[in-house]
Amino acid sequence: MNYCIGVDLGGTNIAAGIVDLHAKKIVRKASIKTNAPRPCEDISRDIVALCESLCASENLSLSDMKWIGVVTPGIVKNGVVISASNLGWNNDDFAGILNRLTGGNTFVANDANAAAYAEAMWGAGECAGSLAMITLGTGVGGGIVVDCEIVEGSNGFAAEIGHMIIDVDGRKCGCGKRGCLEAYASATALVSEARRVAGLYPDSLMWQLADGDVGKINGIVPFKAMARGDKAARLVVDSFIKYLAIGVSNVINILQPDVVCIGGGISGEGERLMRPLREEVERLSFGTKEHRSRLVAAKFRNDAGILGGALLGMQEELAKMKNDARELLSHFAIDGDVVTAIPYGNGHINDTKYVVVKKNGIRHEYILQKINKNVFKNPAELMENYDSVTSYLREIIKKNGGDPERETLSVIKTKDGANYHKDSEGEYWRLVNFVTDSMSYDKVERPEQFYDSAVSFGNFQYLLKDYPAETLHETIKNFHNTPDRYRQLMEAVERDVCGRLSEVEAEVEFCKARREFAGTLEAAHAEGRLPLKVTHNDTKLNNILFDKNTGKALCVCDLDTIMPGYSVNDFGDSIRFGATTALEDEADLSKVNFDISLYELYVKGFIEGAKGGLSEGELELLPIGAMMMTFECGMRFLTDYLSGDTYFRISREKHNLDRARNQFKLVSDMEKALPEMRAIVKKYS
Ligand code: ADP
Ligand code: GN1
Ligand code: MG
Repeated sequence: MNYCIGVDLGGTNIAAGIVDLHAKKIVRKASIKTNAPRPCEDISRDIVALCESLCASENLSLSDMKWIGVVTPGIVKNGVVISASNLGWNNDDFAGILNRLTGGNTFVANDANAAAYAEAMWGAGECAGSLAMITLGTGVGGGIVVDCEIVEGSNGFAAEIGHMIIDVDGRKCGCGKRGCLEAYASATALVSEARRVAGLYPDSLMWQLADGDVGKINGIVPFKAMARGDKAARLVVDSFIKYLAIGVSNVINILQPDVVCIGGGISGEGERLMRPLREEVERLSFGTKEHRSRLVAAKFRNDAGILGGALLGMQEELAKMKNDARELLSHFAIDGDVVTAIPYGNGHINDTKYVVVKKNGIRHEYILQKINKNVFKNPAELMENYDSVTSYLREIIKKNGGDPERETLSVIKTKDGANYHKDSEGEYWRLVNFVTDSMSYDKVERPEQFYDSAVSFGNFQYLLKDYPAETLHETIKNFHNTPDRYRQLMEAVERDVCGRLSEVEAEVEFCKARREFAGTLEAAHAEGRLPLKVTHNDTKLNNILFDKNTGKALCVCDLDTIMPGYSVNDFGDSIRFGATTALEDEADLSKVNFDISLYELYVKGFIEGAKGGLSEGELELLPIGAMMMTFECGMRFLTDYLSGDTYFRISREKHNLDRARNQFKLVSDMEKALPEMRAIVKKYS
């Protein structure tokens, strides 16, 4: 099991959450009151009891958890809380006490440092070499992460960004000194300024938004009032942003991090805060247009502490990963030292790591993958495909005036000139360039993204239209042969190796009722209506890389299954994954609905991207392709569930069953929507 617990100890509440380290999310959380100040021993006992009850509510026990990571306010060094005034602690061996109570494997860190760590690992700063985090809350917290390590300083006091002095003899700060950033840019400071200014402007909209009660003016009120044109509110927000920008600019001038991340409740204002802040910071800090720290709002707000706590236990695993990556990369024709190696992406098949190598002070980013031997029986042949196709694409992209470094992947050769490395345990590893400043999505966030991905996949087929199909190895036999997938399911039903059949009878019946449908595309092919082409065969949204800065689709990745196939299946696989209102593994089927407007966008993009390359027969069969891939994928998940989850990576019990049910729900929706789906294709053909 890949679960651990993250605990966010605050002055008022203790929040704990079970975190799924694969899925990078909180499975369940709970909280209790802190009742501070109290001795470390007492609070520790409450934390352990909270963790135990949290586990029990998931039918788990503490021993199922890989570790417990706790974040706390105050200064922490080597697990000892040197001082935490809210809790009333001084030199308390917090980690020592927690280890004694739980039998070991607990980690402790400062809360803002851990929040920075969460953002750097899983959040808005993923893949940033360096990140500075500023959280705007009761106080102003700070955290710095460089190459996936928290910067603590010699004594644990590092990154106290809130106590940077920005005004000599200025406002009094809670720390006893004067002029600290915290006295100007915390949520507390914003609120008290808003209340003061409201007092000077009786007509201000802020009064109306607070029901005439000054006590109800919170941090959001001035932003809201400003958006509606209120002058007094603008004064408050402008001055808040001015001071915050001074703090941010000072951080940038000292550290020049790749990313500055703004967290805390106020960061929920999003662009209303970030845009003017960016403008002001640009004016005040050093940097050029192309070389500037990226200023972003945090991804995690209330959950940053729990996630940061959970991630604390990863540090040792990451150190091991780094060593392993160092050994593996020594076989490839690159040099430099590995500074980062972290798990990356949400693929179900390969073991994927993001790796950074530094040479002469320059960072080079790579994707290192262990090829799944259980899925791909002949990795050497697979790599032959991969290498030839990417080389072919690179030439075309160059000819078209594109950027081959970012629009396709490049295989890095080993020192012996091979396109993979086989380790002493017989595992196959490949190294490819990481597409700089790229990211992928598991769910459509903006409709244009889905349209863009459609153009990319359509164009991908177009680019490979003259590729010699006969030279490609079949990396998985009968990969999208739906009747064969049906046969495999019936075999799994027959065997029922895990005794799970009784649980899935309805799903099996669902498939049996569609046995004939399963053969539709094979029949169309036999009748000459559906040609074999060089296709991608795994066209889900997260196999497209988007530019982090422009949001535009850049590059098609995951080239393991490029083989002769049907264009309509590439279309269909994207629809099943993307044209839906939920994630692929959403278990609450009331949230899973086929989204016809996303379908329409994809149709438009795919046809455009294919540049006239789709025949009439193919166009006509696009809607069937969508239903087919959804049905087939559901059957594959169900087969894997019955067979004991040996194919797709899972991170919870019944994960594959949830996925299968999810896909079957979409199939039912599409069956109803078929006439409309056909009409949409006609409209764009
Ligand atoms: P899997 O077969 O397990 O899905 P992928 O090759 O798709 O493995 O890799 C997993 C994820 O890693 C992708 O979905 C994508 O988000 C990311 N990824 C893969 N290759 C690259 C790359 N070269 N540059 C940037 N991101 C990549
Ligand atoms: C797998 O490798 P990944 O995660 O991109 C699978 C696809 C499935 C998909 C379901 C080689 O894709 O065929 O449609 O999961 N890839 C392979 O999400 O089996
Ligand atoms: Mg993938």
